[in-house]
Parts: sequence; structure tokens; C-alpha cells
Amino acid sequence: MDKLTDYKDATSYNNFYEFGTDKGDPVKNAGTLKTRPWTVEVEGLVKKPGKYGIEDLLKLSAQEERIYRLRCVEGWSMVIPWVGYSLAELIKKVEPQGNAKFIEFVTLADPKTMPFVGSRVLDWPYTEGLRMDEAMHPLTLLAFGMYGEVLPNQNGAPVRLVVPWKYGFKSAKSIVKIRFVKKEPSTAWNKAAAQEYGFYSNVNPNVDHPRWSQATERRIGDGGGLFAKRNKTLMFNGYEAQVGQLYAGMDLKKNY
Ligand SMILES: Nc1nc2c(c(=O)[nH]1)N[C@H]1C(S)=C(S)[C@@H](COP(=O)(O)O)O[C@H]1N2
Ligand SMILES: [Mo]
Repeated sequence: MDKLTDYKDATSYNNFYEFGTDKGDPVKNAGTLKTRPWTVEVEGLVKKPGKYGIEDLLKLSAQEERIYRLRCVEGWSMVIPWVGYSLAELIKKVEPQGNAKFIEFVTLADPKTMPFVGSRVLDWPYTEGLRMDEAMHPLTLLAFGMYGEVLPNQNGAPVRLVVPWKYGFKSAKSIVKIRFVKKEPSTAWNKAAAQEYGFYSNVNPNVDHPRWSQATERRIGDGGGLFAKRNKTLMFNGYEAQVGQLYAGMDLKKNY
């Protein structure tokens, strides 16, 4: 098993554009994020829509630790012990209707506490989406903590997704709404640059980002600076045995 990324690296080298675009911005700026009270609204094609308080969500199913790799599309990766339960547990509780085929995740966009939510880097709020079978896959984690502690604000407190076989940007932070829909939802990164960030966003070393290769990655904490050693990136970030069948028959170059 891979060595865990140091807690310090995992909590000070982040992407959370609501708090700035530099890797060191979220740890500096996310102190203003107010994580209580917090509700997640479940809406759309479900039999039990409603506002679910964070305290109820925390108790909805038994939480466990899961060590997952997280690979950013920028070419770096970490190995993090997340704490949470499968998103499938929540999905089953709210009882999706038969015509719900996708889920859209909407995250907090509060200009009062998030200094970059007035900037034009993204069309806020940050949104992401999964196909229903991806969302139901047991590896898809609804995370409330990491390293045995509650999530630090910069890592997406109080609740985020972790989808380990997809690029990091699919793992939406500080979720406030989960919407069950019929059609593939748009996503923040796809709206910002459609030719660079598709809906599926599976880690695929054979599909280059238009501006750089995805064949290798740098493990944060390995050191080496400019001459850092790079590891080969694996198909589906190494989770092919578990998730490959979700995409049987799909052209993963077209559906990047
Ligand atoms: N709301 C929100 N969620 C987000 C992002 C963001 O900017 N805003 N960045 C994404 C990207 S690009 C990555 S790589 C991961 C980084 O998660 P980490 O900082 O916990 O490693 O969060 C994802 N979730
Ligand atoms: Mo990312």
C-alpha cells in the first residue's frame, strides 16, 4: 500500500477556488467558512426530498476510514485516509425515482465568507455531477473527515465527495445541495473549458489534457522540486478492477 501523504501537505496544498487559486490560499483563507448550522438539500426526482441537517447526515450510516488516492488533473496526487460512508447509503434513504439518471452536486457559494466567489474564474456555485451508477458505486464516498478528524475547512468541510477513480475536481467540497435529475447536468469545469474537462473525467493516462500529458504524476511529499520523480498514472487511478465495468462499451476518448 502507498505511504500516506503527510497531514500537513494534505491540508496546505489544496484546490478550493472559492478561497483563491493558489495552492496555499485555501489554508490561509478558509477560516471564515461557517460549517454550522449546515444543511444539505435533497431535491428533484426522489420520493423523500428535504433539508437534511449535518448532524443527521453524520449519523445516517456508520462512518469508516478509507485510504484513497486522489489525483488532480494538474498532475499531482496524494494518498489520504478519508472518513465517511458510501454516498449510496444516503441515496437509498432518499429513494430516487426510476427516471433519476444523474445526480448534480451544488456547493456553497457565499460571497461573505468565500473571498473568490465574486471573481470570474468559475461560474459559481461550483457544481459537479455523477451518473446514478457511479454515484451508487460503493467506492464513492461522502466524506466528513480525514486522518481521524473532522474535515479541515480547506478540504471541504463539513461534507464533500471523494470519487477516487476520477480527477480531483469531481470531488466537490462543502456540498449544500444534491439534486436528482433526468439529464446529464452541466459541471463548473465543463462550463469553464469544455474541451479540457468532460463530464466523465475518469483518470485516463491515455487521454492527454489538451495542454499537457496525463501519463505520469507527482506524488505530493516525494520532494525533488523541479526534478521530482514522476510515477506512471494508472487507468481509473488504479481502481479499474472495481469500476471498469461501469464504462464497458463506452469510448473513453470521446467520453473524457
Ligand atoms: N467547491 C469546490 N470543490 C472542489 C474544488 C473547488 O475549487 N471548489 N476543487 C476540486 C479540485 S480541482 C481538487 S484537485 C480537489 C482537491 O481536494 P483537496 O484540496 O482536499 O486535496 O477538490 C475539488 N473540489
Ligand atoms: Mo484538481
